[in-house]
Amino acid sequence: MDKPNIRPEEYSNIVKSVPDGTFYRFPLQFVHGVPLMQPIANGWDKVEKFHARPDDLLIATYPKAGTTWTQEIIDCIMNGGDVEKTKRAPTHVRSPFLELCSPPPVPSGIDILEVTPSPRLVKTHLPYELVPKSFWEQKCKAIYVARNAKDNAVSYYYFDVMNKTQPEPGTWNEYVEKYLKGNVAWGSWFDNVLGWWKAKDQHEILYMFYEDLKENPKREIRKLMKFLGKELSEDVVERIYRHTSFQTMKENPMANYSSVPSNILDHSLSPFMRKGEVGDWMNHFTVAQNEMFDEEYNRRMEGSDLKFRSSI
Ligand code: PPS
Repeated sequence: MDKPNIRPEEYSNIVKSVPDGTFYRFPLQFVHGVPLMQPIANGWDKVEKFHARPDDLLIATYPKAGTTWTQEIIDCIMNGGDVEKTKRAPTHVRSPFLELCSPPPVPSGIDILEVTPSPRLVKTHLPYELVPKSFWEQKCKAIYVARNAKDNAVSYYYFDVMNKTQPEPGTWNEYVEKYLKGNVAWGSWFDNVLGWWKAKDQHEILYMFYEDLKENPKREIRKLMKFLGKELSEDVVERIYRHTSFQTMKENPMANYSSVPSNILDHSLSPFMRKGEVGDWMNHFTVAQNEMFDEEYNRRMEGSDLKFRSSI
């Protein structure tokens, strides 16, 4: 397909204008052993060959680990704390989603990236092994955010309910099993967090945790500033902190995904900005599910020095 000649601002209008049936719950298809939504698998060639620029910043996560929050904080930092500038476009336009691919004429993440001026904030959920090599050849910086497996599962379950392009989640009980086996889009949480943990010492990768962001957002904002080489005053840190609080982002149409049409993200089923808490898993896991989860968790994480907090 020829690259659509679009400006990022036009993205939402194109998405809104596509005929009924363009979007549906796409099946998963394996790419190098990782299940991805079929349109992503179909567009994989372009992802693999993606040309990163040296000043691209990669924001990588397993889905639902705090991507959007981190994207918003980083966009604030890159704009020197001018939060009005962050309202120029929705998250997915300001910080395009590398591998995202939809049926034509909807532009892919790469189509949007190609018309995005540098420095680009590139979002990905890819496991480390699948990240296009050019990011490392160009010595790009990357920020990885990880979230404890149980809250991550709950958040992903509700997202799969409301995201009408991902496979049906089924019941919560069915979902827990699928998630543990990695039978969800982007595959296994274990593979994703462990792969990036191992990679973090080979490149300029800052490995962060959702729980740390919740516990002390300003400390984590400062950590991000340092990694990005940006010095900002404490007043600016305070402004970024307030602009990126859960409640403010929930009410911000440029940060809450409300601009995506409901045939893709149906917020009436579950809002994208759902709860934003650490420990919500306790409201969902039965004792039996928790035991099963812990058993598999201990097996998969054995020997790793990567530790998570499931409560703070
Ligand atoms: S996605 O679709 O993968 O990009 O989703 P992602 O942004 O990674 O994760 C969405 C979850 O992050 C929560 N969130 C926040 N929590 C606290 N503070 C802020 N500012 C914030 N912004 C987003 C969001 O509510 C989702 O978590 P749950 O647990 O479902 O509420």
